[in-house]
This record gives sequence, structure tokens and C-alpha cells, in this order.
Amino acid sequence: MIEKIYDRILHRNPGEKEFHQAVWEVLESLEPVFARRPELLDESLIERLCEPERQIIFRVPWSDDSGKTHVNRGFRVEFNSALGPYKGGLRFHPSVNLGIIKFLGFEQTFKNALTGMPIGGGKGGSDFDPKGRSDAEVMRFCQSFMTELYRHLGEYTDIPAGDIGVGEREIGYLFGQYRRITNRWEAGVLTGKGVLWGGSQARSEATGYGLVVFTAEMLKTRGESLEGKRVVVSGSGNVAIHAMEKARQLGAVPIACSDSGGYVVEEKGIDLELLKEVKLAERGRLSAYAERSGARFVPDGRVWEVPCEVALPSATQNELDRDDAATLVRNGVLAVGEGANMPTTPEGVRVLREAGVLFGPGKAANAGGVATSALEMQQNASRDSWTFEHTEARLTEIMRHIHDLCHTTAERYGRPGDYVAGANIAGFELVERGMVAQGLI
Ligand code: NDP
Ligand code: 2IT
Repeated sequence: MIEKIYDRILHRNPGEKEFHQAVWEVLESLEPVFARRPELLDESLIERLCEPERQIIFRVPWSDDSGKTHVNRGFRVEFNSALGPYKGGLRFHPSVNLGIIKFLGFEQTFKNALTGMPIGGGKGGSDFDPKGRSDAEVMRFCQSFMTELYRHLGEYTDIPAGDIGVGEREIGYLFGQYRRITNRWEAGVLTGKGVLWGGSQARSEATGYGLVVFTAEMLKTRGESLEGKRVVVSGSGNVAIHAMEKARQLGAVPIACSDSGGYVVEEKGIDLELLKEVKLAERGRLSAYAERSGARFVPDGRVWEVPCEVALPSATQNELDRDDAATLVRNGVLAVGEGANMPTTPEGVRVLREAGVLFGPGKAANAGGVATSALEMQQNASRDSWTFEHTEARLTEIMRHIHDLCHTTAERYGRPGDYVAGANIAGFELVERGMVAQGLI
């Protein structure tokens, strides 16, 4: 039955391989739910869940510093609003296409439900490549993007935030243009804002910090902790850097990270202050960090070759495959927590699970970012701003709740320790209840 439904989804969404992958991973986990509650299949819930409520595709023309005109494509997929307004990031990367945005929006729907906050799921972005572009070029692109998108947004409708290639600078340009067009100082329409103008403390740290809290909770179930563990992270952007920072605070040693040009290894621990300077302030390459720190730089290598006890894939989808997983297992990895969305291929997940490695799927493990976005919305709605300590304490509490929810749900369905099943079933049950309660939508 599930195979039949999946076949129809494949036919209706040709060529969208990442979307197919994300859907199958969830459907596969839901078999025990349908075995207990077959009536769910009669209500076409799966078909409804897999069909976005709305998909917006638009032209984004902009001119570069030399006056040359470029055209990019903008996307916003408003996936599901059963539990709250559409919420999810914007990705600016040349690889972006509709299938990638749909996989991200689909995942986001369940992730947001797991946070326990009143937010639905959505995702957007563009195939614009910000690399090597001046601030003025990025600003003109963001202004053109928002000139089309603004009509679909609103604090009660759809609230974007950052993702790959979109951070505080881009959110600033987007917010400025939204404000200019609408003549409204509507802070709650975007999250990830600068703290000076409506942003939340701890939002930029939140995804990486939350990921490490989740991973520490998984280790705790085996009587282990992060103390003294070697941590290897992929990527060296917002999520990766803050994951390494929290890991270090909890006594672990982050020894390697990567970008699309290669990876660095530093057995004594990555110099996070220098890394932030190079990657965040200067928007430089990891090779430049290695030159300045004296760390070993391996161009074009796989960061998963570096032996470690904890691995945190935090760059992009399908970046950890079967061979990488086998290498990690051979080297004695204890836990893998996904900072990125769907970074481990299905075969990679299978290898890790079969070897008994603790595995925290992205929709649970990286939910701290969007949860803190929801805390930013709360602060905006009450025209308040909280301290870093208070916000981080709320984030930690939410991550522990998500961990426990996934853990107990997996047990309830006879799959102890299977966080993939736990996250997919718990997320599904929450969204399904919202959808059924609100009638045929
Ligand atoms: P950033 O743009 O800050 O950093 C992205 C990092 O990943 C960079 O080091 C980049 O290297 C690397 N990377 C991106 N795409 C590729 C690719 N195709 N191949 C190799 N390396 C790549 O993004 P974030 O840190 O915000 O996001 C990282 C991941 O975390 C994404 O999967 C995102 O969806 C997920 N995520 C982000 C959240 C957030 O709050 N920001 C919340 C939850 C999940 P390079 O600079 O060389 O391109
Ligand atoms: O994938 C994600 O959860 C994000 N990029 C963050 C979304 C958000 O709205 O904060």
C-alpha cells in the first residue's frame, strides 16, 4: 500500500530525487503506524502531506557591479500550515532547484512539529551564488528577491530565516526591503535578524548548540558523555562553527572541519576564534585558515577519514555515504548527529545503524535553529528581548524534550534506540492530529 502511494508521488514529481528520498525515508518509518491505524490511509493523509499547500517560483533579475544584468530563479514552497504559519529558511546556492526546496520544506514540517512550537513548514531560496559577490551585489539581489516574495509573507502567514548562503547580512537586506515596500515595522516576518533590530540572542549559535545538546543526550543513554571525545564536523559555516564551540564547552575536542575546497585537521583542537575570523568575518576559505594556524589542510579529501568518536555532518545533503559511514565505523565512531538536513545517504544510515552507532537524524538533531527562531517570534510578538542565558536555557530544554520524545516514541513502536523512526513517527503524529482536527485541508 505504502509502495503504491510512493509510486504515485514519484510520478507526480518527476526528477525531484532529493524530495523522493526525503519522502521515502518518512513513509518507510510510518509502516508500524499504519499497521495500527489503517484508517489513516483512507483519508489520503499521505497524499495531502506530500503535496505542498502552495509553491511559488519567480524571476529574480539583478545587476552586478559592472552593470551587467543577471537572472536567477526564486522559490518559496509553503508546505504545511496545520500547526502554525509556514516557517523555514532560505537557501542561496547554485545547486538550488525545486526538488531540493521541496525536500527541505517537507523535512521542515516534521522538524517544526517536534519543537512543540506553533510553526508550520516551508522553505525557499534561489540558485543565486553569493560567493565572490560584493555586499552591494548581494544587497541588490536580496532587494529584487524580496520585491517579489514580500506579498506572500507576513508574521501570521510565512516567516523565512537563513540557511546555506543566508545569514544576518542577507536577512538585513531582505528585512530592509520588506519594510520599505510594506511601510510596516513587522519584526516577526523574518527571523535571524541582528540583535539590534529585533533579532534574538543565541539564534546564530542555536542550530550548532542544539545539535551538540541532542548528541550529548544520545550519548547519555549509553552512560557516555562528550568529555574528551574527538569531534569531526563537516562544513565550516554557521552550524559547523557553533557545533564545535558547544562541543568544546562540554569538554570535547573538535579536531577537523571542512568546506567545499577540502578539510583541516588539528589534533590539539581547531582554533575557533581564528576560524570565526576567517570564515565569518572575512568570508574566506578554509585553506586560508590553515595557512594562518599551521593546521594540516587536505584539499579534495573526505573529512570522514579523520578518526573520531563523534561525527557531526553540518554542510549539505548526501555528504556522508556508505563508504564514509564504513570508515567512521572502522575508526570507532560512537555517535553521529546531523547538523545539516539529510546529510547521510540512506545506505550510510543503514551502515551506521547496523553497527550500533547512535544516529540523530537532522529533523530532530538540528531543530534548535528553528526552535530559537520561534523564540525570536515570541520576543517580537511581546516587544521584548531576552538575555543570552535565558534564551539558551530555553533552547537546551527544547532539545532535551525533542530527544526524549524521539526516544520514547521509538520505544512505543518497538524500535528502541532508533531515532529515525522516533523522529518520523512523533513528527507525523503531531502534524496528522493538527490536520485531522481542522477538517479536509
Ligand atoms: P553556511 O552557508 O553558513 O555554511 C555552509 C557550509 O557548508 C560551508 O562551509 C560550505 O562550504 C559547506 N557547503 C555547502 N554546500 C556545500 C556543497 N554542496 N558541497 C560542499 N560543501 C558545502 O550554512 P549553514 O551552516 O547555515 O547550513 C549548513 C547546513 O545546516 C545546511 O544543510 C542547512 O540546511 C542546515 N541547517 C541550518 C540551520 C540554520 O539555522 N542555519 C538550521 C538547521 C539546519 P563552502 O563555503 O565552501 O561552500
Ligand atoms: O533548516 C532549518 O531548520 C533552518 N534553516 C532554520 C529555519 C528557521 O526558520 O529558523
